[in-house]
Amino acid sequence: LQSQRPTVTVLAGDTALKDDGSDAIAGLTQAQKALPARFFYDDRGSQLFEQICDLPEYYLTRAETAIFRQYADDIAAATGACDLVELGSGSSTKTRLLLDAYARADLPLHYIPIDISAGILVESAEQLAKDYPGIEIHSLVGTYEQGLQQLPPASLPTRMVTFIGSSLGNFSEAESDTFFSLVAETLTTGEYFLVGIDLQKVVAVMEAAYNDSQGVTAEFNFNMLDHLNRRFDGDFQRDRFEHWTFYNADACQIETYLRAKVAHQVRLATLDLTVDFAVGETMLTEIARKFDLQQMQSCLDEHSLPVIRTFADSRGWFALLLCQK
Ligand code: AVI
Repeated sequence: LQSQRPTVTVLAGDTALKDDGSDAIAGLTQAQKALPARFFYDDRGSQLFEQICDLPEYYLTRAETAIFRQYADDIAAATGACDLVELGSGSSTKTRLLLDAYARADLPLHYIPIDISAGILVESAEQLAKDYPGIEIHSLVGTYEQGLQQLPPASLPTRMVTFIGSSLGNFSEAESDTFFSLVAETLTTGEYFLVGIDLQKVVAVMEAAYNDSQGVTAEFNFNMLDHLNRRFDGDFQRDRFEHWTFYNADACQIETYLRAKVAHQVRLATLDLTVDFAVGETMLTEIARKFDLQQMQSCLDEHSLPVIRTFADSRGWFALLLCQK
């Protein structure tokens, strides 16, 4: 089979891709300081995240991969030939297990990865095109919202939108409601949505995943300061902060902060912003919600995305939910 060259479309859109730093200003001037988690993902941050996925304590990637290994054939059989739209595809590593399943079943597939990072998208599409010559690939560079709002018309009998890796956990409840509504608006009746969620479990296991012994997650957290310094001509000093993370059992989420070790001031010149930190003051950099299976099923139901199959790993730590509008 002759492999076709993958196509790439850079989506036009609102302000999401341009960066005036208004969200950083808003976060740094509120009573509980916070920074948008998107500032984790510069090139170094993306590399660090790949390293996190291989850490012994970070069970999420291995658990989800095990589910794909066991059930990818069932997922392919459930949807049949489809346009597979992946939100936040990154390097598409786990998705290969799905692509393999469609290939084994001889089911036609069009793959539409969507990611904000053009570099990783183009690179992985080129490699996928070589490895899966039968699959048509059309990459979209943009945010999830842009991707969903500007999807090409379905070219195969059905579509499946996937959102894996428990990236949903990094959304607040309000953000995830908005997101589910958008997915449901995008799909037509009978089309599919596959979502990966990290489940509630023993607290020590969840906390260790965000506070690994090699300090890679701490480095990932500190890297946000370097990123902000570069982007906004800032003078954050990482040795004035410490990595602090814990499971908030009331909110059912891991909360990760940078906590000031000393009272000091930080200046972000291009934002014309000076920020005061008291000793011990915290800056929230990420939430990672941990889900209850039944609650999530009801929530998806309420958004007209009823779950038709639930796949979990052998320890019941992680689940992939296949929903059909
Ligand atoms: C991308 N996301 C699902 C990761 C998570 O587990 O919430 C990001 C991460 N943050 C620290 N470690 C991993």
